[in-house]
Amino acid sequence: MLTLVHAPRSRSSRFLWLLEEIGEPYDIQYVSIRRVDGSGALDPANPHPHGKVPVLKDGASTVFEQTAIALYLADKFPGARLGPAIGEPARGAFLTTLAYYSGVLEPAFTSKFMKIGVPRGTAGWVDSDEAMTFVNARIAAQPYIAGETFTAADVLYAGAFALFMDSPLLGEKKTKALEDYVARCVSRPARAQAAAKDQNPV
Ligand SMILES: N[C@@H](CCC(=O)N[C@@H](CS)C(=O)NCC(=O)O)C(=O)O
Repeated sequence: MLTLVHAPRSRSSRFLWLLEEIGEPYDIQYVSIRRVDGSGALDPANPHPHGKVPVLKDGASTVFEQTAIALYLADKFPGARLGPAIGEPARGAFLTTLAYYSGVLEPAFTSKFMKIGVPRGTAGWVDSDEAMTFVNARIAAQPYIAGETFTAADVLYAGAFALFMDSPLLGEKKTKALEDYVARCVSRPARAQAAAKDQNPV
């Protein structure tokens, strides 16, 4: 049985969405996390080495880092068609998009949020405007971030953008293509099913 180690309204929420897309049974293990507003606490029951979420437990496997979990689930459930298989031509774009999310896009926005300049030639990422020029070009040219079909990568990108569409972090990079892309992804029934489950445990 799959178990999502989860804290409501956090980065693990989008993995409820991904699990709803897959449609296989799963459990939720609720943990507390340290929140940006100072609330919350490290939870000793969380297997993540830094007390973060998400974590996915699957039998003897414990997987953490969003992109690793997205790839693990897409590969494990090929029938859900949430990522091209090894050998398919679209696989390269899928892997690139996953790695770009964690290696470039999240650090870019974290740098902007924290008002940290990006040292060109040293940091492995770029500033968020440059990253968003790339993202906007992709989604203007194709319906989904990795190509013609919805994949697990869209859960990461659209799930994140949906949280800060109206924030100054995006500024003029909030294009019509971006709005349409996010709307296309978040209108999926699995997203609504996940949102209904993204509550504090009773
Ligand atoms: N690099 C991690 C980031 C996960 C992350 O930062 N999660 C936040 C929730 S939005 C968290 O658990 N924060 C608690 C903490 O930093 O102690 C990933 O991609 O999975």
